[in-house]
Amino acid sequence: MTFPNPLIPGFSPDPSVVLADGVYYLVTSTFEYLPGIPVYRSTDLVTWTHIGNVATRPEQAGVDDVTTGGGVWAPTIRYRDGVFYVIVTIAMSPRGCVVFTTTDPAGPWSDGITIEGVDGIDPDLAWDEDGTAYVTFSGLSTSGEQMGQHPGIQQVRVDLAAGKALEMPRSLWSGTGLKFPEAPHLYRRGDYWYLLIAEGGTERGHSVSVARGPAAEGPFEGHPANPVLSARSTSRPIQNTGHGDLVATPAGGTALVLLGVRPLGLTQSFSPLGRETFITPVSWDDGWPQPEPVRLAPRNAVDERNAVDEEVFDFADPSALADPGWLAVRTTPESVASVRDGRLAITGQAGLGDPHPQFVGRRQRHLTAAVSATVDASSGAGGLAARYDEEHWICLEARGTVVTARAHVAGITQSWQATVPAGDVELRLEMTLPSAGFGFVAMGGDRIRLLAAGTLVTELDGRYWTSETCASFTGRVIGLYASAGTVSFADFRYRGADA
Ligand code: 6LW
Repeated sequence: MTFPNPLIPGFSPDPSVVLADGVYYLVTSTFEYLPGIPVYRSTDLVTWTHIGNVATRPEQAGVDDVTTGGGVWAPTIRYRDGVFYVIVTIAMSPRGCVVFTTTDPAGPWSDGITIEGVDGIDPDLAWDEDGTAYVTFSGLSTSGEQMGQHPGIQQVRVDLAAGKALEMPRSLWSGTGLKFPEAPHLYRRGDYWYLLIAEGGTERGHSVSVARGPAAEGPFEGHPANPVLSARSTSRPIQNTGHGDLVATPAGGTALVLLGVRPLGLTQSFSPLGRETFITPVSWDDGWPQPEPVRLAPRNAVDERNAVDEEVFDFADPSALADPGWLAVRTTPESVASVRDGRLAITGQAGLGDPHPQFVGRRQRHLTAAVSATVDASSGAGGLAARYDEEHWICLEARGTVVTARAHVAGITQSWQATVPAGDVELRLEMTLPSAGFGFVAMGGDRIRLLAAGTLVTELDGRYWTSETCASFTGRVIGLYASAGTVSFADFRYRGADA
């Protein structure tokens, strides 16, 4: 089976997938962004539709003041007796390990119940033959005096309805000794229970390892040749591969969805889009799963009809902001922006360097992309921005007839100015692959051109706004914002392609 890869492009790490009555549903992490935990739907594992989000109400995720990079870490989605479950850690927040449920994955989902006694990350949910529910998780502590302690892969039986563990955690097999054993998932297949984990850390050493045993509690015996998948020390185009979840394919085979990055240039140093969701076929050999190395196959390469992916949001459509792909920081898009009189209006109180910016954006999904917006900043200041977090962002900010381009990295800001006509002005960001450097070889980050009213204001090396330099777990999000007064937007346009 030939899969497009990335499967879910753009900032979509820590994927988990479930097959329910012939339909696939996939969820990913969202950290400090809301709505939290996007739900994607597919009938063939190839074409996916973003049908909604689990945490559409702020109180579900509780990330109002969460540390950057904390928040919604690594959900697991499972299905049992007509009910969908998403179990997830809200890291560095009092919410802890939370279970959301629904009978309709498009939502609404429940408010979520905290499971007391699961003090770790990457919780998995599985039931044994008699209906006992197991939560298997990484014991990494993300709060309190134990912060950073890591007792390995842990497991408890739980009472989901009561929201509590039924015992003290027991330690399970925790990999081959690489750092950060995490992302455990438990599966029953034939005579065995399989325990799949990630180890090596989510960067270039990321790996997938597997063990099997006679019961959900083990004891587990590791595969004789773990890790069964890793891109470490290779020049494969997809790096950091790990954090996988197994699923049956429509043809009756097996596949693994997992995270990876697409670093640019010869040195493969910088990944603008952050960690994305990929997929790879899995064969079974002597009762062991064997994933294939992840192959890059951008959709346009798989099907030329999809050469360019284009989204146009014309705010004359009052429902434009209802699309589930909009994101805001520690709050919901509808609390930041509103569509009225045919335009999207945002009233600014703080700038992009604030943990609570008035910003609504969308994931950058392609390495080559152009994003534009038409703004009227006659009554305020605001415009178009690409952000990783409050310490790493670029923007084109209009205020009356002046547009200021700003590049901000870790407390350092550089700016450029241009004068534009009064009224509506087009702001535009163009991201392209690294230009040639060191002779014929492309090095560095992507190239980012910032334009106002068709005039180039400046061009930047995008390496300073990538997964490796920002280290905030998320990915590039491009969107609209206001920093003062009220600005209004007529449209938001995205065009992307992957060579
Ligand atoms: C995720 C864990 C991880 O929970 O990072 O580095 C966390 N590994 O698996 C956030 O993606």
